[in-house]
Amino acid sequence: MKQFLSFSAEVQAAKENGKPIVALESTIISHGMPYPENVAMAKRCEQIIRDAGAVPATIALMNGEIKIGLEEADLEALGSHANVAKVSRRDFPYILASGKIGATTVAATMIAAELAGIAVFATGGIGGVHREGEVTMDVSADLQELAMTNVAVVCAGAKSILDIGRTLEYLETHGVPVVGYKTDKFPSFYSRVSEFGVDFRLDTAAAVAEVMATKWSLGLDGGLIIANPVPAESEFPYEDIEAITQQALNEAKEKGITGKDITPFLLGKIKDLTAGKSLETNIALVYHNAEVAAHLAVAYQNS
Ligand code: PSU
Ligand code: MN
Repeated sequence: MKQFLSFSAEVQAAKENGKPIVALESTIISHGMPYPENVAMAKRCEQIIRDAGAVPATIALMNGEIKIGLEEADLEALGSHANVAKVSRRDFPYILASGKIGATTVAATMIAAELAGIAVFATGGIGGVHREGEVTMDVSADLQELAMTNVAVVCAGAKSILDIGRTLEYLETHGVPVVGYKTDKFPSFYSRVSEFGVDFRLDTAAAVAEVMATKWSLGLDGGLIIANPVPAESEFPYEDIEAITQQALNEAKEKGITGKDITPFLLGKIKDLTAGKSLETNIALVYHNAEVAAHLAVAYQNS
């Protein structure tokens, strides 16, 4: 599959000079946020990573290539075109073979990052087991990818639109360490907390890098979750978001929305129900994840 990789000049130079690189997903741009805030967010994330001493590599599928590092025009296309496909592991071969434009989810970004030799990836929140997943069997392919692909995913936990308890059970079964970065609680995206704890709390990037290196040198394949709570000043109280989430879930059910459309629908609905405040929180947590991921990439390079 390496024949499909296409590196931007910036990422190519970083690889040649042994600079730390942070992968970024693109579904968050195309399906996670409205235009034009999404494109501004994507550019700012890249700059945060550069300012912290690493090189950003936003990933997407375009013209039959797996692009590792995007130009400004690519970000604009991903953010503004209505016909961008949401690409998870399942969709990857079709979108690549047909030359269509595809935004990568956490799962698909992990696949591409591993192929490109990038160990650290920053996102917003991971997919997981959906509420009532025991009936619908809606379990994000992100979890299965975390079980097998060697990338550390810096995220703000999992959204409470999901069944966080079952999501954590699934991760445990598949041997995915859930590391709390400077926290004992598993964060729930908009909030710094949830009812659940993390497996291990670590307070420095160097300590996280050590665990990554140890896991993979043991031959224990698979990813790690580095759960990094949203900064306190941008947090949404856990109780407030629960009622709003319930309303969004009810509407999704009434409208019969299922499958890959459900996460984007719920994100948009929650934004409307919070009069845009959830979007501000979402952007703030992504910036924070980008910064922590950059520190982690630097530490891992030095480990
Ligand atoms: N959570 C967010 N914003 C997002 C997503 C999740 O807060 O944009 C995206 C990510 O790309 C994630 C995907 O990998 O949704 C999960 O979708 P699904 O549940 O269909 O696997
Ligand atoms: Mn799903």
